[in-house]
Amino acid sequence: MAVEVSHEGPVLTIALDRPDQLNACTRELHVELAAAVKQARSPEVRAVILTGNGRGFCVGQDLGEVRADGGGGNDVRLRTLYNPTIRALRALEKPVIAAVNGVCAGAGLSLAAACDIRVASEHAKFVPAFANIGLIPDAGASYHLVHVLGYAKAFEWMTSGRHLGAEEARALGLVSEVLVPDALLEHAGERAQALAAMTGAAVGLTKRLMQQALHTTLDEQLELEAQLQGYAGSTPEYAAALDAFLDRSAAKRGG
Ligand code: T3D
Repeated sequence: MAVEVSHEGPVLTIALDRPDQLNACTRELHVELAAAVKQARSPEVRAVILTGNGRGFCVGQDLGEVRADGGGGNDVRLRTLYNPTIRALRALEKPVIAAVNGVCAGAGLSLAAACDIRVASEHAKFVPAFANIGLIPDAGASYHLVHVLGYAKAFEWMTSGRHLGAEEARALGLVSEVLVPDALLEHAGERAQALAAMTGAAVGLTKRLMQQALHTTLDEQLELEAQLQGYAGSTPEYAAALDAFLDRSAAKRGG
């Protein structure tokens, strides 16, 4: 097995599990990761954590497998193995937190960048390995990093090969928090549980809405807001929240 999946209530944790190779991506890992992301679509799952076992988060493509395959085939691996998982992570209408426990390189960086929130251990290291071996940012890295960091910072970093420590990654805006290693998963778990406990479908719909905002016009965005709010405003969760607020206000007034 190359991926370990565990549940804590509504939170699904997906841990890449090839620790001796820093969780480099083999075909086996891709197949299991795709299955885990599919499992995350279950309505019982309301938030997801993606992390790595051992001292690595993920170091991208397993280069040993590339050589064993005779080299080349990068486009095929991307289309058949990486891209479907990146799309599936983005399409999940629930938050995905990357808990970056250690070294995160190449397509590992792409996986982290496709998540909605990134938190990192003090031991995390971010390595734009692509350019070092003559490749370009792929598996969504060129898209997500431009959105997360802005063009200038993303271009400069991706073409520098520079390793970033966790604090530098926070300063750049790549991760939102840096934790001591022992606290990382507990903290990610608390954040995921808090998101999972949010009322109804609001978090998932906000994800859909904000992703569309990356490539749309104001008019289209206003219309999507109206549509999704029409749905959110018709749910029992909204009706219950409204009643609870108004009843509390009435009670305060003594009525
Ligand atoms: O096919 C396609 O085109 C699809 C898309 C590809 C996009 C990519 O992901 S391209 C980028 C691929 N990744 C890399 O180029 C990273 C290569 N690794 C490194 O540069 C270094 O390992 C790190 C800087 C990430 C970490 O260095 P360090 O010193 O902390 O660890 P290490 O000793 O180099 O690695 C530990 C083990 O993991 C080692 O195995 P060993 O010698 O103990 O048996 C090493 O070979 C293995 N490992 C690390 N990265 C990979 C890997 N094994 C296979 N593939 C790897 N990518």
